[in-house]
Amino acid sequence: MSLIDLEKSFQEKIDKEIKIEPKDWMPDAYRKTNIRQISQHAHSEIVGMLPEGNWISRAPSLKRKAILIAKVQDEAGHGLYLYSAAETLGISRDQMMNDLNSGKAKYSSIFNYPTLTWADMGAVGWLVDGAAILNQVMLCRTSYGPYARAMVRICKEESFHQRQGFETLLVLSKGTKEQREMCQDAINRWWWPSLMMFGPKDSESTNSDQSIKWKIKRKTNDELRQQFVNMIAEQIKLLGMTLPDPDLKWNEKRNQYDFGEINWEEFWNVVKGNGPCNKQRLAARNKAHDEGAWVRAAAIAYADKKKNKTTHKAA
Ligand code: FAQ
Repeated sequence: MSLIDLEKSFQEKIDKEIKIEPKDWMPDAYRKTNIRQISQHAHSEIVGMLPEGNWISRAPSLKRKAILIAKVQDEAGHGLYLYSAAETLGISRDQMMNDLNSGKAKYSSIFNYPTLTWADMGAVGWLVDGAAILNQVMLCRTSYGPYARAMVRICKEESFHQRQGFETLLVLSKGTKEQREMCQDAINRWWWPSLMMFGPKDSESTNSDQSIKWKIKRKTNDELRQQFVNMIAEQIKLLGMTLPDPDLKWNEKRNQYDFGEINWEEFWNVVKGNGPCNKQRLAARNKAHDEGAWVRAAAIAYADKKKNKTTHKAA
C-alpha cells in the first residue's frame, strides 16, 4: 500500500471510531503527538504530587492526612499508567524521565504555583482536579486505545479527588472567620491558574486542529474551559464564596457564563519555566531521581540474577 493509501485507511478507521492500537500502522506525526501529550500528561501527574505532598506532614487531622496520602498515591499511579501507555508508542521510560528532569519536557503549568495554606488542598482538589476531570472525561474516548483505557480508571479516581477537595472547602467555609478567609484566599489564588490548565485560547493552540481531526482531542481548549467556568460558577454558590472575576456573569443569550480575560503573559511565562515554583519542582524531581538510583540498580541486578538462574536451569 502506498503512503497515501495507508493514511487514508488510517483516517477512515478514526472516523469510524475504531481505536488505534500499538501494532497498527499510524502516521509518524500521530505517534509523535500522542507521545508528546501522554508523556506531558504523565509528568503532570508526577510533578502534581509535589504541591500536595508538601501538606501530608501538616494535615490538620489523622483523617485528613490519610485522605491526602491516598490522593497523592493515586496521582503516582496515574503517572505510571500513562508512562506505560506512552511506552507502547516506542519511547522508553528513561528517555521520558531524562526529558522531564532536564527541563526539556513540559508538564501542566498549574503545578508551578505554591500551596501556601491548608485551604489550598481543598482548592487544588476542587478546582485543579475539577479541571483535570473535564479534560480527562473527553480523553476516555481518545483514538489511541492504551491512552483511552488508562483514562477510564484515572477518571474514577479523579472524581473522588474533586469531591474531597470540595468537602475540605465546605468545612472551612462553615468554620471560623479565619477559616472562611483562608478558604476565599485559596480560591482567589487558584482560580486563574486553573483556567490556564486548558491551554492557550483556540486561536493560539498550535496542535488542536490536527488533534481534533485525529480524535486525540474531542473538544477544544476554549470549549472545555467554558464548560469548567459554567460548572464552578454554580458550585461556588454552595460554598458561599466568590470567584475573583468581576466580569463573571450569566449570559442569557449564550446560555453560558461570560468571564474575564486570562493573563496570557503569565501563562506563557510559567510554561517557559519562569513560574513561581518551576525551579523548585525540577530540583525536587532531580533529587528524587538521583536518590532512587540505587533502587533502580538493585531492581536490574535482581532481574538479571533471576534471568541467569532460569537460563541455567533450562540448560
Ligand atoms: N501547561 O496546542 P496546544 C492533573 C502547551 S493532570 C503547560 O493547545 P495541546 C491531575 C502545549 O503542550 C493535568 N503547557 O496543546 C492532577 C503546547 O506545547 P508543545 C494535565 C501547556 O496539547 C491533579 C502549547 O502549549 N492534564 O491535573 C499547557 O493540543 C491534581 C500549545 O498548546 C493533561 O496533560 C499547560 N496548561 O493541548 C495531578 C491532559 N497548555 O507540546 C495532581 C492531557 C498547553 O506543542 C494533583 N493533555 N500547553 O510544545 C491535553 O489535553 C492537552 O495537551 C492540553 C493542551 C489541553 C493540556
